[in-house]
Amino acid sequence: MAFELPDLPYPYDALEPHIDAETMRIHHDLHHKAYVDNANAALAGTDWENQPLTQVLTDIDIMPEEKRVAVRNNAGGHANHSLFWTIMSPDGGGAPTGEIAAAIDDAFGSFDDFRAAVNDGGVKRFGSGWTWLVWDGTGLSVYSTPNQDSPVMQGHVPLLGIDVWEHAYYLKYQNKRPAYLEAWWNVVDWNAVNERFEARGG
Ligand code: MN3
Repeated sequence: MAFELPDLPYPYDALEPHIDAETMRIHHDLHHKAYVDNANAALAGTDWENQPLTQVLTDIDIMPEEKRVAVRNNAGGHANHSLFWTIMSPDGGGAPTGEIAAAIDDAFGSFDDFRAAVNDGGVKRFGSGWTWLVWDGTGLSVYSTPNQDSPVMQGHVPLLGIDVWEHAYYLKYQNKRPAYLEAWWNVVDWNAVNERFEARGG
C-alpha cells in the first residue's frame, strides 16, 4: 500500500501566532505531499513498496543503490513530518507532563536545560535538518540530523522533533531560526510526546 499524506489534526491557523497559517498550508500540502509522492515513486516496483515506513527506513542500506538517496530523503521526510504535526497542538506549550517529565529531569537536569539542548541542536544544524528528543534504546538523548534523516534509521524512537528547514519558519521568522525555536515550545503537545514515550518499547 502506498504511503498517504495524513490530514493535519487541526486547521492551518490553529498554531497562530507561533506558526502562521500560510507556512502550515505550504508545509503540509506541498512539502509533505512531495515527500509522500516521491517516496512512493522511489519504492514502486521494489521489495519495499508495501512495507511499513519503519521497515523502509531501517532497510535503506540494503536497497538498490540507485534508490537509496531518494528513499532516505523522501521516506525520511514523510516520517518526520507525520510525527511533527502530531506533537504540536493549539492547546500545547508549558512544562512536560506525565512520565516524560521525570525522565527529562533525570536525563538533562531540568526542563530548561533540556529545552536549551534541543534549541542548541537546532541552531547549530547548518543548512536543513531536525533537532530531536529520542529514546535510544537505553535512555533519552538529544541530537540533530541533517536533511530528512530520521532517528528511526539508526534504530531510535523519535519522541519530539523540530523541523529547522527554512520552509518551516521563513515566512514569519526569516533568518531568525533561534526565535522560531523559542516560539515553537508554545505549541508542543506534551500529551502526545508522553504517549510516544510510554509506547517506546524496548
Ligand atoms: Mn519540513
